[in-house]
Amino acid sequence: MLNPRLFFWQRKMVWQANKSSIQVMGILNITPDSFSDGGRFQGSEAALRHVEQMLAEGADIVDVGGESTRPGSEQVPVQAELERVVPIIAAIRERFDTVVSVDTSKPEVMLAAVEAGAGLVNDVCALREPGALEICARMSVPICLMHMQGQPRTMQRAPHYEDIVGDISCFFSERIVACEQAGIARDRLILDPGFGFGKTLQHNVNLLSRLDEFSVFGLPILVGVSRKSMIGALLGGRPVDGRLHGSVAAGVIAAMKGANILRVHDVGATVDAVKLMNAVMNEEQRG
Ligand code: 9MG
Repeated sequence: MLNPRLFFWQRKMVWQANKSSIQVMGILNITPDSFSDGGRFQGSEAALRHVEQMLAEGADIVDVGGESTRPGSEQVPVQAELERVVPIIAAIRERFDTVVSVDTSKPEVMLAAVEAGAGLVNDVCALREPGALEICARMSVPICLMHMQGQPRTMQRAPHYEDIVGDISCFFSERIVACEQAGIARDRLILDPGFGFGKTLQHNVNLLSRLDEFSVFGLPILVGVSRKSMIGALLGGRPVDGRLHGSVAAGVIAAMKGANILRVHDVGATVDAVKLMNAVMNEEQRG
């Protein structure tokens, strides 16, 4: 299953863990209840047009998800998720030269998606579902291990941490060991602290302010803050459609604190902001 393009992309990600260059991952939700697109991209032509637009705006990766992970959401049966994501992944890979990521926790979906051309597994459960470690050990694609306290249906009820960065770091260490023991090489892993997943507003703000502490792992860091409730709350209760500027600002803060990949809805605005940030940071390094 080794694809040379993916192999080089993967090497680039590892290299980037130590550099300031940022990759932008555009979100494509193929769900009827998606909080940010209202399920608008269910028709595959509309979905492909949206992908085309994200790529034209500078997306490096397209993250395709068929199950909502927002707080309170219900699980989707395997077959339904397969039917949502596999055809669109195949169509994206056929039409565009880009890395496609599959946002799933189900091993059956991971396998079918990678067979259809996905080049990254983005798992909000960090391969904790039965069979997920074993399936990923049989593949060669990078895997994003995201931290979540609890389950999407209940995670926002009473999240609690002794020390948010310390607790998440313990979780990362435990999942890295589990991956290595299953035969997944460490250099395939990307870490994500999971903003909004079993975290209060205070937890999220604290996490963003201390994001650089995860650099000790020497692995790429992925961050998803785009349009999340933390942005709305920090802006005095803004609805989802008023969170663009706050999302871009939070993305830039994350990038300045060491994030290597930003998972976003608004690709063009994020790419522009990251270009400015890179220009200033490169100048700092030169001077
Ligand atoms: C699927 N999904 C929703 N939010 C996310 C986040 O913050 N990170 C990752 N990796 N996936 C997410």
